[in-house]
Amino acid sequence: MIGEDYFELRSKLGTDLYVLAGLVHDLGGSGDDVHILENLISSLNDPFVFVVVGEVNVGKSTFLNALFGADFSRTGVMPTTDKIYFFKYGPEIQTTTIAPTVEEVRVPCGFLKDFHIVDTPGTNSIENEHQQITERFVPMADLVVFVFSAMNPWGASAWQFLEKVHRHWMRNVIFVLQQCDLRTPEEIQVITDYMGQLSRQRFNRDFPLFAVSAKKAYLARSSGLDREQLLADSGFQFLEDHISHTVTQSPTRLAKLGSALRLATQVLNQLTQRTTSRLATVRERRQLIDEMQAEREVQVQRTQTKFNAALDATDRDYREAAMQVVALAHSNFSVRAAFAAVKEDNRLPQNLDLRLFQDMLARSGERWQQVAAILEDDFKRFEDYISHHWRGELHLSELKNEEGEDVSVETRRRFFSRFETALRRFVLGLKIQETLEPGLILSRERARRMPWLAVMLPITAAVGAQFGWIYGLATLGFGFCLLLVLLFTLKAGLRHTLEALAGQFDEARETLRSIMQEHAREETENAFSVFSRILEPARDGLEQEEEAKRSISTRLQDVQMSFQKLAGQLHGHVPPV
Ligand SMILES: Nc1nc2c(ncn2[C@@H]2O[C@H](COP(=O)(O)OP(=O)(O)OP(=O)(O)O)[C@@H](O)[C@H]2O)c(=O)[nH]1
Ligand SMILES: [Mg+2]
Repeated sequence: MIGEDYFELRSKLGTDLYVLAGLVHDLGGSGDDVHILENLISSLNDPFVFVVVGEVNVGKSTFLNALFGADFSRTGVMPTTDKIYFFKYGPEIQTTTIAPTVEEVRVPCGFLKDFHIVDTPGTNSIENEHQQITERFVPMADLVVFVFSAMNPWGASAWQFLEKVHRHWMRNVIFVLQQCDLRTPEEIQVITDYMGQLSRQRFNRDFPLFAVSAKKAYLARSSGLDREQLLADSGFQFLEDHISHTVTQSPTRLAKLGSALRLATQVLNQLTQRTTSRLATVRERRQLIDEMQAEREVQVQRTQTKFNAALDATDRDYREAAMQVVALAHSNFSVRAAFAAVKEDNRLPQNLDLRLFQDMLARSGERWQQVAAILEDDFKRFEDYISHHWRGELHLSELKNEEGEDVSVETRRRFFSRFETALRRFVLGLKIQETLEPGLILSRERARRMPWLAVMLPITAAVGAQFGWIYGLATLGFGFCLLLVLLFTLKAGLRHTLEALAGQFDEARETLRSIMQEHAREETENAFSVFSRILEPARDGLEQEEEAKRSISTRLQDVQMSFQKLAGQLHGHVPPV
């Protein structure tokens, strides 16, 4: 394919630019950068323009068809090309008149995407259009092909036409001596030598000259027979190599690729810089969040440690309150009270648990209010620490409740109300009533029996006295002893019950401590978990961003490497000065 190296280079650059534009887009980069890259991509696709001139019937159109291996331009023995035909790519054949003597023809031939071809009528038949061609098409041409026929290369009009081409554009001119199959190699040699001489005389320069047979080249491409020989005989190989070389080393094209590459490298560098710095920031932010999370854990421990004094004091309060309750129970558990209870049918000393609860609340309530205030304080301090380090980037809306109140205040309130609940649950769990009831019932049973025994004592003594005073005395003595034993067991039973209560209170000390500790721990964890709820999504977001940026960074590096390779290749194509 003509200009294969160039097109490969261009297509690589195009792909890289496309990838880069995608990266700019993915990074939410500036519209300007995207615009620059899009422009670069479309500018790369500027096709090469070939203009073909020569006298009538010298084989211009046949030459073009053979060169590109496609029948896009009409040929014939009669003057055929009657206007200037500007061939471009189109999905279907379409002809548009753009001037009375110029037609634009769209043809669905792939190579026309990269090459625009201007086929012209014979120079001898269109004297009036010479100016049109030299001024309009020659300046835009990458290659101006002057076709001569080997049968008569001396027709004056083509040479005159060349004189009208500005010297500046002459550097793009090549000579093609066509229909060489109609002459012997010796004749061709003579002709080409003379043409060289002529051009040096008239233009003071040599034009690259190629003796070809488009007929043979065309046959080589369209028929399967003796293809290689035909192609070798056609002389097209040298011509194609030259055109490829021209295409690949076109200074303007290479300069264009070079400047596209430079501009794209600038965009790439900015992008890489932005991505790298953002990546560093994201990494830093994530580390900061990790530190904050660790600090949060430490803070929870620190706050909990502050509660130890309150726990110790609560233990003391409890012991004192418990002693009070035992003392209160004691007064209810006297023998007299047992007798009084029998009479009044007052079953149990009421609400000892309520008393204990109230007593505890009175003693420890304020202390735990202070603990709640410590928690609020620590919470606020941690909130300040987070806000300070995060400079408003976190969504701290979680730090307000639905009523718009600070969560710290709510935390304090909840902490204290839950303290009350925990205390109440603890006191109820002691089951004071259940501990006392069996002992009390038993002692009352005994107390209830004692008046009967006291009444029965003189009666049985009197009955005993009937058998002799000694019997009466013995019975009285025995009855009295029995009464004493009963009184003693009653007392012992009451004491035992009270001791059991005191023992139970003592055993429950650990439980109270662990309940309070658990309550404090749970509430502190709970309060500080709000920060986790803020920090975790932020961390997840940053982690995702870090991942995305890292992948973009890798892709940018790939583009960079590809750019470097392209720059090297491009450098290799620049002709030596
Ligand atoms: N023998 C031979 N004949 C050729 C060759 N190239 C073209 N011809 C013939 O020359 C005639 C003119 O060819 P065209 O390609 O139409 O020539 P042209 O220069 O485009 O002619 P106009 O458009 O009329 O100016 C045709 O009959 C072709 O078959 C060649 O390499 N060898
Ligand atoms: Mg023609």
